[in-house]
Amino acid sequence: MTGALTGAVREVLHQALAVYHDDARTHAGLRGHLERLDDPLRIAIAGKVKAGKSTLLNALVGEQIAPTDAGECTQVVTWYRDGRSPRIVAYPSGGPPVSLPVDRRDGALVIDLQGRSAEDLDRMVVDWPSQSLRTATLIDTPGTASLSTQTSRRTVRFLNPEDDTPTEADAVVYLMRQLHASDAEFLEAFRDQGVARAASVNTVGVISRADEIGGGRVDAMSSARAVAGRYRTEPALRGLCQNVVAVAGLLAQTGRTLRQTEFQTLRDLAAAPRDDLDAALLTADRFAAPDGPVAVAAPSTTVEDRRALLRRFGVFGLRLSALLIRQGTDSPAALASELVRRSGLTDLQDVLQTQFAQRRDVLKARSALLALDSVLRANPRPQAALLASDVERIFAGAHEFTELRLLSALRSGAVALPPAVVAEAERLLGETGAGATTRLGLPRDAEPHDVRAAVLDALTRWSDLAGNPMTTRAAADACRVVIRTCEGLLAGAVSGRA
Ligand SMILES: Nc1nc2c(ncn2[C@@H]2O[C@H](COP(=O)(O)OP(=O)(O)OP(=O)(O)O)[C@@H](O)[C@H]2O)c(=O)[nH]1
Ligand SMILES: [Mg+2]
Repeated sequence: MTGALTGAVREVLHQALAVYHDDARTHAGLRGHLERLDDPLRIAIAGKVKAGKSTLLNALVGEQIAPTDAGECTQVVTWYRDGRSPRIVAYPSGGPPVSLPVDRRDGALVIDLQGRSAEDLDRMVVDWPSQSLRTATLIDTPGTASLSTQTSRRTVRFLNPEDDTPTEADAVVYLMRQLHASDAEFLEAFRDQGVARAASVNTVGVISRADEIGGGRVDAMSSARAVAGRYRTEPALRGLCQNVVAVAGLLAQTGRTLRQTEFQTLRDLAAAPRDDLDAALLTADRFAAPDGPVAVAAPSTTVEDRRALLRRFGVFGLRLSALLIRQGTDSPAALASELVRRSGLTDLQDVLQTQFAQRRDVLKARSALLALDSVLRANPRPQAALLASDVERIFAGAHEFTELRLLSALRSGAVALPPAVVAEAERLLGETGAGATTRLGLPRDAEPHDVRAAVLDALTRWSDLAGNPMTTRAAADACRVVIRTCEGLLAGAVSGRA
């Protein structure tokens, strides 16, 4: 990883290594933080019990590697990272790591804890060869029920450790089925305080199991998108997460792993008289019943076939698939891509790309500085005081952090800019993507002279606003941050980096 900010972070970590050269444990920890700068981004997936976390993780990876539904293993924090060959390692608290067998059943990875209880495990790490995991390591966390239960505590402890050490995740995807007071409470608990810490910049909210909204009607996804739109501006959430999208994880997971045999069974179902199938699909129980309407409408399907389809598609997915096949979708590949498109997965992937992947360096730098800060506090030494001020200097001085802080403040309403310019400020600060053309609202292939003209125009307008006597002091400070961003874009445009 290169760049001035990363260079500064690397430098201060090296200085810390020198200061703690005689303390093996701290030294090893610092080395870990230095190495972590080059690792893929770590994204934790969190949310209440059964919010659909593991299913969504599978959808993002495109394979069924995270166990869903029951089982002890869903209660352990589990890391999924790219690896040369499949491998599962459990880390018991206070004991040596143990390799677990890699076993696939019916297309899904089965993790057998071999009699161990989730309580006794600190974490599991699954290595899995996967292109999707190359850019980000995904961390599946146990569902939080209420903040008081044992399993919830494990997730809270992972994301917001009590002993003042920062979390090991660089970013969080938080799933909620409907906004609940305890979701806001949980996100608050995760939000760390102070300097560049503003956690909303590294949190994305997901309205999960979106297909179930409104009883799984075929227009469920547009209702879910409308809910996500409302949540995006919901005061309780605005300051806690950067964006909210609606995703039907099950539909996305099934789309990405669709089998030929499933397509064939769906085709048999879609060939049944439409009214009969609609009646059968009124509820899951009716659809699966041995002597229900579907047994008459599509006699070639067995009860087991139908139960399996329900597990993989849900009622909404079945209604939608039958509709698509009737409308002419005629191959498994075509159905798969349509299911994925409609599931909202692509929207989430876009948000993860612009808000996490493109900000990888700054999120990594942030994690490293938070980690170093906590090492310095836990092991005070006279020479460490200088390092602590270096950490604060980078947090306060690096423009990347200033941008994130302002973005966060704008979202939470803490800085009042005239409403007409807030959206432009957010865009220039990189809210929708870090590239120069995205920040300027230009097409990606804009000519260099257009980029330059747009930057100069923005610079003039923001300077005028900063100097306007009607502008409050706080707003003028915000304008100066935007101006500094524009100056950076101008330097890039001149050197041809735009
Ligand atoms: N209809 C529908 N069902 C879903 C969706 N996502 C998950 N489910 C179902 O919800 C149940 C729980 O899904 P998981 O992915 O295991 O949820 P989780 O949040 O990981 O659950 P815990 O780890 O136990 O907290 C499973 O039966 C899934 O099939 C979805 O998008 N739509
Ligand atoms: Mg799970």
